[in-house]
Amino acid sequence: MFLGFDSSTQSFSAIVLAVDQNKIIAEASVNFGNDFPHYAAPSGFILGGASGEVHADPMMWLEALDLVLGKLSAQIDLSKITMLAGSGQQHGSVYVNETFDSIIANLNPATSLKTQLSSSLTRSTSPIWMDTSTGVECVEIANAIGGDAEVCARSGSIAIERFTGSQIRKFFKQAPAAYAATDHVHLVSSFIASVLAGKSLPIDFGDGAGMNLLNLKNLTWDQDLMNATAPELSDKLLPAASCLKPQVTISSYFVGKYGFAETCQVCPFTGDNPASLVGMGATTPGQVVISLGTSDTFFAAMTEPKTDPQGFGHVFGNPAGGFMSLICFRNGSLAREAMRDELGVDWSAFDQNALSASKSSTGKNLTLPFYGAEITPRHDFEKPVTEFSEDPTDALRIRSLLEGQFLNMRLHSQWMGIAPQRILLTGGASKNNGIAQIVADVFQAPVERLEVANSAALGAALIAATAAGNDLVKLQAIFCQPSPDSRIEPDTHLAANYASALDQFKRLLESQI
Ligand code: ADP
Ligand code: XUL
Repeated sequence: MFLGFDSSTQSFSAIVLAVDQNKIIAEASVNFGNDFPHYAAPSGFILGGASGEVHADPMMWLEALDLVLGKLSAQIDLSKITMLAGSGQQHGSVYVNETFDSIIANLNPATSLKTQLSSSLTRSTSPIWMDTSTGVECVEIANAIGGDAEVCARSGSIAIERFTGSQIRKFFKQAPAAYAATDHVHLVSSFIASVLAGKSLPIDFGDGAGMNLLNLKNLTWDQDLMNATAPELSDKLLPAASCLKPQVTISSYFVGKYGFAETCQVCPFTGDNPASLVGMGATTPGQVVISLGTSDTFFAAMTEPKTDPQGFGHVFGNPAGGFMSLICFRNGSLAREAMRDELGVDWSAFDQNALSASKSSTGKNLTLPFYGAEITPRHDFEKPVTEFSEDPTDALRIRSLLEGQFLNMRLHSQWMGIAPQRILLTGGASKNNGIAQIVADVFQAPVERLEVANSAALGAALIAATAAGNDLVKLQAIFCQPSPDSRIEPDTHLAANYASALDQFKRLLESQI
């Protein structure tokens, strides 16, 4: 059996595969907002951060790890798991002191992870991918290296606010003593993997590429980028590794507390998007995935690291080898939720409204779909900007918001040069047929969803199975099948409307930024 974890923005989940039976035999999850009200983080992050800061509490992720394993061990015998892997929300960083490695090597199963590890941080909270507070540090890093083009040529992305490099630099500048006391800088992914392993594990290539620190030519930390970021950073980062290379057997804490076998091996964890690429069966080029989670992302596997000339897109490592291109939109589910709440409807009414809006005015009612700072394009929007040609009913407002989200995605994915023949949809909002229909209409391509909704946790479990010697392509043929009734065809009569809507959307966007 193989176990995959996903520590995402709003939840922590796990999937167990029994490969000999071709099925998922256990699943468990924790929703931070609903299950852990004591962190006062209804969407998984701490509210009220100043000047674009968005942080989360790493102890919340550890408490979730304990709870999810408690739930899983009530369902199945965890001693049958031979290998585990995982994924985490990308870019977020955890700063640990010199006690961390000895604490995780000697954890006591009689008490919780949270109790034992709360003293091991040099920074009590973790900046996450929603943080937009490091504009100054991005400029400093780019200037030190010779400009954004050079940062992008080395790391696959220009210096980006949510990426780990600029966040590390800000911490070093604001709290130099705490930075100096930091033994390891971990990503969310490598932090959780390390606790499971009982020793600090490396960052994987897929997630490491989201730091502005990994040189994509040789997959090692780039000394010039590290120098531009913060002093002695190379001492605080373990050499990057492949998530397919198991590192060590699981820590005795998990053997004693949840019944894992002492021989169960732990792989380095990867990022949620690279894991999703695996879980969607999209690790070979030619397929496009749209993930509608807290963030909306658009990604595809690629053989060569092609970069975005406009600086919005990224190159990450593909866990199966090669690379993936990705664009991330900050105003994803939280913007859809904001409109849902503004109109006082539930998801089912939201869905119906999106489908019932008149299509005759498609492209004539425009919405820039941003309820707060956006990263693609980079701009501090305060609320959606609209340009309506008729009275905005609730149905038109919902449809126009969704059209705006996917027109923005279509516009900013043009650099990839992919005309999708089929779009694979995943993430919490993908089950909504109204949203899926508008994705199909805007991109003029059929949309499919897979049987398993949690593609990141599934991808992690598939990574574990592959690391144990199974064939990934064969596994994907079994576990990554489209759900039979999930296919949604585009309304091809709308092709011309959306072609002109794209021009109109671009004009409105350019008038605002
Ligand atoms: P993450 O992995 O980033 O934590 P998920 O992929 O689990 O996020 O998606 C969570 C989001 O899915 C929630 O913020 C919620 O707004 C959205 N969601 C859940 N159900 C629906 C639905 N039926 N229609 C639209 N959005 C939904
Ligand atoms: C990708 C990104 C988000 C996070 C959270 O660059 O910032 O998709 O990985 O899901």
